[in-house]
Amino acid sequence: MNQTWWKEAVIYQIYPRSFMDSNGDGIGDIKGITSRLDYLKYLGVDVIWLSPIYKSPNDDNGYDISDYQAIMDEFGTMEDFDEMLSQAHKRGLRIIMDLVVNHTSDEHKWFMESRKSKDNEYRDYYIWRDGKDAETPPNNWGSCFGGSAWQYDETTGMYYLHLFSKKQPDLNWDNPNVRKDVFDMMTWWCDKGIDGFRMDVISMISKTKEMPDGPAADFYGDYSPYCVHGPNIHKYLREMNEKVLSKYDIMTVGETSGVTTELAKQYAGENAGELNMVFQFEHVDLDGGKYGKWTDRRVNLREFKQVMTSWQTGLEGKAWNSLFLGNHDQPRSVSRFGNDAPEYREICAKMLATCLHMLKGTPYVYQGEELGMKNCPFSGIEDYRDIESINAFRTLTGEGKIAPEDMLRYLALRSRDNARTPMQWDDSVNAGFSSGTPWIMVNPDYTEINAARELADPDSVFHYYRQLIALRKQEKIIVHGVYELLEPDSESLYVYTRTLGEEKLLVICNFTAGEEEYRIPREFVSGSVLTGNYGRTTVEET
Ligand code: TEU
Ligand code: CA
Repeated sequence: MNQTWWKEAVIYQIYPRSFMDSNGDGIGDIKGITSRLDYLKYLGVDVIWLSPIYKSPNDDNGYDISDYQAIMDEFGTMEDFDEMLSQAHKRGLRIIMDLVVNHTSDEHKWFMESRKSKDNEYRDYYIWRDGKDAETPPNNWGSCFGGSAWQYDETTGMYYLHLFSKKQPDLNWDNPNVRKDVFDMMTWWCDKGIDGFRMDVISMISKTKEMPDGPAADFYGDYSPYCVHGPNIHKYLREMNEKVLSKYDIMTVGETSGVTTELAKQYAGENAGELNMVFQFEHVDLDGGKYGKWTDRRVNLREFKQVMTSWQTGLEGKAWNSLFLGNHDQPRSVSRFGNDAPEYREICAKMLATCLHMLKGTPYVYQGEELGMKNCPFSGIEDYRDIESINAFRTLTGEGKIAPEDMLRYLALRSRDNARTPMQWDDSVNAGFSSGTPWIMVNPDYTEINAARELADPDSVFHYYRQLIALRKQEKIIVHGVYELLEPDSESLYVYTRTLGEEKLLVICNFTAGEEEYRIPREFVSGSVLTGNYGRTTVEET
């Protein structure tokens, strides 16, 4: 058994802008995080993943970095960071950083140089092409945040590539100087003592040299055949591993949208010499429609089980899964996969937590998920802050594809801002997040759903998470047991087993609001109950 700390760990994701504001400017910050480390320690998590805290003009809330070795003004100073890291380490908590190196901000020094002239020493740090003609970009690719993936730049009369917003120009990883500068920067953070990296859209860093039109999805073309899992991706990751990652006791997780189990084994195979694990997105793509995520479709449980099972069995013994239902790009898990009506929210959040944490892999808890926080009742478009949501509303309603009232309904269900409302600490003003005006609205349910209240209630979602996390430390089977799906055809139950040597663990999850009958396999009848969201303590034969 290949035992490593990141397999046994539970990871907690912090979206710093929305976690805790220490100075009343309405924006979460590093001192705020430091002030809440004891809460995380008490919850029992081992590792904190920080969404970006680097200097940024915040076109995409920090995923557009203008200086990788400085802290965003609103979040504090490098001294604040060092203090947070040392306070975390003092408590046995590790911190991993978001590494956003597919693109920089257009305000990064490299890009400001690059756009100056065709022979600037930084020109080739980015991807520049001539247009097809004076008015037409080099190809038909659309960007993730709407519009063309190319932006015309007057100074040199050429276009630059941006797979995200036009303020996020893509770096040219084929340039060895780019790789050297990125690896040096990573080394600098590792030498500071950080414990790893979550790598933003790392599957997109290598592009083909030729950039033809992509298959037309609507009227923009799809860049993915040329930009996702591109020709040199594994070469560059192995180089990164050799020059940086292998020299430190750190963990790495790659965000690899479009990844399959076969590709995951290349990115994160036990001996692949690239990353420790990847995030796959198949289970969060199940409720997509014609316009991507902008739909009210719900996830079908059988499909969900199929996807999870293919990852559990596909990577068994070969690579390690990362397990998540929510993050800063996804709606709240209890609203999306479960039932957030008042009578079901808590029992359902506990069920989803059980279902996820008992699978094989490293579980990720997204801030507030441990409280059963749910989607926010946004009403008008002016309630939203997220560039993806605002652009999608403008584009899809402007082109007459989706009626505004439908789009508002889809946004309320699926916008990334659902995950970005302030953390709900207590029932005081602004949920205890800030004494000022928060940068985004607070979910009005905070008087009911908040950490203070849940800490005081032994039956709360919080205490259930705490117990699940503690169980993982006690029972090796939860970390290492082999997974098997039972009842694949059930439309209401997700049942699976884990097996380690002589030991077996049975997990039964009811995804419906009703009662379901299930006959427990005989071999489990004499067994003991580890945990459950109904507080049951015995197994009886029926
Ligand atoms: O997300 C990558 C990504 O694929 C997203 O565009 C995702 O498809 C979308 O958010 C789902 O609605 C990463 C970060 O997690 C995201 O926050 C950033 O906006 C993006 O990269 C650009 O850095
Ligand atoms: Ca602040």
